[in-house]
Amino acid sequence: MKKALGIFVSTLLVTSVAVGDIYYDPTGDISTGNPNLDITSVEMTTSGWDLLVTITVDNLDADWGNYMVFMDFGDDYMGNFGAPQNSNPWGRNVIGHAGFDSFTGIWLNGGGGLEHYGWNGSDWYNQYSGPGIDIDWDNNSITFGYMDLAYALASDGVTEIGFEIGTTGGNWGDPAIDLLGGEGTQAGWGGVSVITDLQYFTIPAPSVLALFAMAGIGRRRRS
Ligand SMILES: [Ca+2]
Ligand SMILES: [Ca+2]
Ligand SMILES: [Ca+2]
Repeated sequence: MKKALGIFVSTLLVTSVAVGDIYYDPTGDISTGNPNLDITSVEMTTSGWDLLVTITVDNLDADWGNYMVFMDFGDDYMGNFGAPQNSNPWGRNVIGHAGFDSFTGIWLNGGGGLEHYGWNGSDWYNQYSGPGIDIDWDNNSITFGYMDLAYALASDGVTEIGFEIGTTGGNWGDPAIDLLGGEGTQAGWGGVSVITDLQYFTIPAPSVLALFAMAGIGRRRRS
């Protein structure tokens, strides 16, 4: 589910212009009664350089939740298709899609942090770790930024990012409690979670961003 919201100007980025999309997920489509794991929306924003991801949940009433961003940069990204299904560096039980090229795991305790991994054709490797997290407890949202990722992907010929967002617990083998998009309610703790669809975010061409910058605005695109 994805909706265009008209003109907006991002205040999150140091650059003067950014474009983004917001993707909605139903409230209450989880089987475990953990509102801190119930995704309600995800916003993807880029300045053409960085990529910001904001995950909003029903109620961020606890800091033990873990959050996952799976991204697929295409079937031939840097010569690789991507990871086989049910393969992620945190061992979470999420099946249903093969071809992810990056995995980010986020935690909120201790001020928050993340680990970001890439798939090198045979294994996951840790690209970087660090805080990079902005937790907005009042608005039940978590924002983090991939520095220069949009630019790097565009330079490698990637024009569209396929992605999935999952919420989970802190243990190896935990499933995704909620997934973003059309999956419906997952089995819950001890079960298997299944990805049935990805969402897509188009990386704007530099010429498009330049036009927006000249106009002094950002806008949400619709696909
Ligand atoms: Ca949800
Ligand atoms: Ca891929
Ligand atoms: Ca969902």
